[in-house]
Amino acid sequence: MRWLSATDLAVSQALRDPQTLGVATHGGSVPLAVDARFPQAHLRKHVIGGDAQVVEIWSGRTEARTETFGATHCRHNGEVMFATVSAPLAGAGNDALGEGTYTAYQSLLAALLASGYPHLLRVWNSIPDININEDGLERYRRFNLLRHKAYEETRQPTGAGAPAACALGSYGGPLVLYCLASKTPPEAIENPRQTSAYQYPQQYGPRAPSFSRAALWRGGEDESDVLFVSGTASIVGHQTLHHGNVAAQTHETLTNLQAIVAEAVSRDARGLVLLSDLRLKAYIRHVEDAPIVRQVLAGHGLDADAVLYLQADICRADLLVELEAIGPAQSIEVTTGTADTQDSSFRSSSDSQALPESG
Ligand code: 3EB
Repeated sequence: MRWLSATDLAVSQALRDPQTLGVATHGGSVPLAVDARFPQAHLRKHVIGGDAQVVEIWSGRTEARTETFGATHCRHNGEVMFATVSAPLAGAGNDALGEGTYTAYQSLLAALLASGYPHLLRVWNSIPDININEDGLERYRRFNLLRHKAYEETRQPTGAGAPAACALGSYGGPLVLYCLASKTPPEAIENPRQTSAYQYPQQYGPRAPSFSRAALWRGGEDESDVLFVSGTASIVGHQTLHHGNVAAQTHETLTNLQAIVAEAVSRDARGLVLLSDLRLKAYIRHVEDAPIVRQVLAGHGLDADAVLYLQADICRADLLVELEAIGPAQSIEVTTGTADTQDSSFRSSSDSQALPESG
């Protein structure tokens, strides 16, 4: 996986590479202009720190093939698949979000089964106005109801074995889902400091969220494994800690990430030892908190410049920051471009492969 400014030369190169699986574009009001064979998820979240639009590129090491199933756009290489679907919500009537969630998930899950990649590894959910109450229920909680229903009807695990995931707000636009799926299942990992999300009590909504704290995907022989860590926040047990204190929330979140890494290490995850082996993405509710988050990350010996910072609402109104991660670093390399104009002469880039080669 790579993170690059949308104007980086390396982006246009990757978008000519048949090994590229798909792209997630963060920020901006319109998606990046890409060849139709590359599935693209456009996430309406402001990039913090200069670039107007940052592109996350997922590549494998073998040539990939594009396939479309209804509203779901897929590209796969015999081992893994990138897929994305979006549901327009504007003017869609009562319970637009519920219906959009259900139909988007139905389409995505049908595509997974039809294409032969039935195992979800990681799902990214982007939900406009995620914290708004509608008809007595917060939109995130309604999303949980309908995601659960679609999973259940497709016999996807809703509890143990659920994929890694995250759910963040967006500034308008449609509901957008993107995912990585595999021919082989990942191993679900939980965090001993936290109640499993799928066992959260009713006070957080009528249906508990369906995701695991992390998904460990075993690569091929002599490859590293890949650990997909879900959105992780300042929650211990099932309770939010450190209300209103972004520094303490960031610290608690890092303690949670550390515990998840320790779980993965105890399962002999290859190539993974330390928190610093992970690549991080930070979602920050208030853009002015970004320097504090950076400071806490740096204070833990992490490379704060290697993190992608996005402004987004988080699925509990009392959470100020959420971190997600992928690792180990030697299988996933991340670069954030610094150029944000077409004529800038310096382009930062790196060349790495997201997922181990298939045998
Ligand atoms: C939490 O730990 C914070 O609904 O898919 C994190 C990751 C969160 C994924 C999801 C929600 C989701 O409960 C919220």
